[in-house]
Amino acid sequence: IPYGYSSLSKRALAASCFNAHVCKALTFTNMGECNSMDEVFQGIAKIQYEGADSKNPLAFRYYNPDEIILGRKMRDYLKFAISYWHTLCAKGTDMFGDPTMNKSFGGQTNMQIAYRKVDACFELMDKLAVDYFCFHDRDIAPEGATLAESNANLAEIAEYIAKKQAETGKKCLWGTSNLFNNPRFMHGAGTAPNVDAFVFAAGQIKQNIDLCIKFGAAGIVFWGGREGYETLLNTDMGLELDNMARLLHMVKDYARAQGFKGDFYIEPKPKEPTKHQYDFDAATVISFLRKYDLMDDFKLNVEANHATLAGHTFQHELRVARDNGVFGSIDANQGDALLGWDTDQFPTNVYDATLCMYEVIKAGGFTDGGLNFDAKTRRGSFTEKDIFLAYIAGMDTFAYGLRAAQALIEDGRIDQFVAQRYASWNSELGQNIRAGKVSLEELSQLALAMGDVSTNISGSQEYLETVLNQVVFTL
Ligand code: XLS
Ligand code: CA
Ligand code: CA
Repeated sequence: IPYGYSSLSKRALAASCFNAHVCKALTFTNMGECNSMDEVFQGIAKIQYEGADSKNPLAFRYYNPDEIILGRKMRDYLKFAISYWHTLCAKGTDMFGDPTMNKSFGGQTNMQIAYRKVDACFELMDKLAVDYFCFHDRDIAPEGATLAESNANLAEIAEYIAKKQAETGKKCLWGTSNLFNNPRFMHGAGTAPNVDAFVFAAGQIKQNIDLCIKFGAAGIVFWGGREGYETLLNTDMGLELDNMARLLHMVKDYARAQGFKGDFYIEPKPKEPTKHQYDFDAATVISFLRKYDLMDDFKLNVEANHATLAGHTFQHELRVARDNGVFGSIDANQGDALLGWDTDQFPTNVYDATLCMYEVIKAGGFTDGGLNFDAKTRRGSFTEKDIFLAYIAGMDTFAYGLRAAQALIEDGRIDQFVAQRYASWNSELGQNIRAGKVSLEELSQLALAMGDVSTNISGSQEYLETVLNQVVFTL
């Protein structure tokens, strides 16, 4: 299948990618809408929770959607989302290789394929007990020759999505504009040196805000794909960042005027694709938001793989967001410790998931945000069944992480240790310093009188890691 498939019909490929997959012919109207209610993923039923001992690959071991954890159904606590781009669009290409996957889902023309992607998305959400999806404008409909044509394509598919939402109750976690793929944005979008690229980006974003409102999206994301630079020899960094902020203010003003009440998110990421990405990490983005007076409306969408590319742990980025009041949403995935790029793998690291959910619980849970699987199956995992196996892996990992994080908090030893470690800040002196009631001169007098620091206690990292292991392994 992966090679020489061009000699097969697309439908034959889709069929052969899947065991015992028998396809009925699909019919399309002239307008492109798929008349057939054909199941896309034939042969796969709704995934059920079977418990930790199950060896059924198409079952959940830890994700039990309607089980109550911390006072909410797991599905409402975890708020899983499907990433439209990876799941319905990405075809396994890399810089050395052609597609290994067929994502036409039986459609023939570009618009038919777009309709079938919608069918596939809603079927996946249903079968996987996922309640949300996330999208880029260019994921859901083909780009036309002009912005007007692209908008018309989008508007048509958006009607179909909204209809499916009304039928199923499935929701949109967030939408975003793809301002990085088309060559017109080679020098940037909001930070472009040429004003016409900025104008085009603004036009594209406006349409996307309208779509997000139509879908009832809880968030609107900005990932600065081309917002960065390669060399200062050709770059006016100050102007570029001022312009980015101007654009975000316009976005906020327009969306609020249209009644959008959700969150705007900036998604930090270093290194890719430009050498100096302006939104390098959480702390850099927060400093930008503060400088340009955007803290009231913008929060962060923290991605695990981007945290590690920035040289941080995932938990660090989440803590920075939480401590600064901009904890928003999460792109759940993982990178590869041996590779220095954004591999967007489905998350299977139980420690990372546990510590992530620990931060989410401490932040009071998600409000508008959720856990979007910004992750794709590996190039070699090219079958439709692999999509299910990948989501099950990620969802079970985070379900386990939620259970383990709750257990960690209930166990209490780590929180108690941290509280004890900082206990002296609750003494009268500590309180006075925290309240800003003590001057440097007064502290100097105290220091001169105290001899030396005598109350250091062990940080006990190894002990705390043992506690973490014990809790994670004895759920
Ligand atoms: C790319 C980003 C992107 C954003 C949305 O690395 O993760 O997919 O999440 O544009
Ligand atoms: Ca992402
Ligand atoms: Ca990524």
